[in-house]
Amino acid sequence: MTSSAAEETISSLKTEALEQLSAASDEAALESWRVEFMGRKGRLTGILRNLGSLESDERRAAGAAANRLKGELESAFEEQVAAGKRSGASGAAPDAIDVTLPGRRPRHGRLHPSTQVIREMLDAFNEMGFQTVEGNEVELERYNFDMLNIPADHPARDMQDTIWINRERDSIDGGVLLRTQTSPMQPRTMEQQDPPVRIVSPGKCFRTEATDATHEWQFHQVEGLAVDEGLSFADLKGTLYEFARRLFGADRKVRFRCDFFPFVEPGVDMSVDWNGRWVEILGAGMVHPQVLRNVGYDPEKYTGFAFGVGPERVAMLKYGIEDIRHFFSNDLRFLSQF
Ligand code: FA5
Repeated sequence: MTSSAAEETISSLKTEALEQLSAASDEAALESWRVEFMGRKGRLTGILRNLGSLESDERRAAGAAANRLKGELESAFEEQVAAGKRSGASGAAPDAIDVTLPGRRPRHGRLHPSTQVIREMLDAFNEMGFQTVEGNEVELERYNFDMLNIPADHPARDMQDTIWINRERDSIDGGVLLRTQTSPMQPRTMEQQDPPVRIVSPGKCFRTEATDATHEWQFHQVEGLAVDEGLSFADLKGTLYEFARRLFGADRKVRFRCDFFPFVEPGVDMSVDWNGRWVEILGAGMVHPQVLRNVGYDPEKYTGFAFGVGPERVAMLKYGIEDIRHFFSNDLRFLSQF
């Protein structure tokens, strides 16, 4: 056997072996292939054995080619065994695409109705000059309550029965909780920048509510805050009227009533007419001087207004949804209507 003849034999053995291997579809065929080509008396082993009869130069070249082929056939064999296991007994790969099936339109996902309404609300406020900032769902007691003029013994805390993560008041930050409102973004923002401030901040809030048609234990709010020299209650009303006009149209009736929140003075809530019934969608008011002092702003120089809107309530009014509990029950029959 000359070197080139040996290399030619190796090359044609490769073609033949790979062809037969790809046709070996069951365990028995794979085993007889292995015995024929790779076994102790197999054809490749035979070639390797005969290398000794060649001249040393020729032996080196043919030996390298034969060893390369051995490696290639071994990995091709392993691959074929693995493919056989994947396809199971039927012999057809389970993930094979059946091109004879009729085409089907893929199901499209869509944004949750709360997200859609939040985006619409943010668009309205952004166009009025409010910048969007993001807050944390897990909040410090200090920002959720203390900085907002709600000290530990204040009865207003009871109205927001709270999901605590850690109740220890071992530092100025106090405990850790799932925020009950987006209002902590007021002091957090004011600590970071000097006036003028004009921000909106969307996000989730959590309270241990006894749920009913208009109360969930988790819901969203969009907080708003504007602080500058000379802002008045007229600015608050103008902003919220414009917001209601944008979201509900010019004909929808809205109503302001006095309300109490420790971080504003005076405080109001705004309700929207729903078939002759008033549904409250937001709390608002002029920022309390103590809240401005808490962040180092001078209340003699600056005034501001703040508001917190519930987008689920807004969506209920916009689309005639009669029960807020649909929003988080994850029922596609409800969610796919929006
Ligand atoms: C507040 O949470 C105040 N932080 C709002 C505020 C901000 C006042 C800035 C003044 C200045 P209240 O608890 O009323 O207030 O909630 C405000 C809005 O969030 C409600 O009008 C309602 O739309 C929504 N909301 C409150 N609780 C729930 C609930 N359990 N389920 C669904 N929406 C709720």
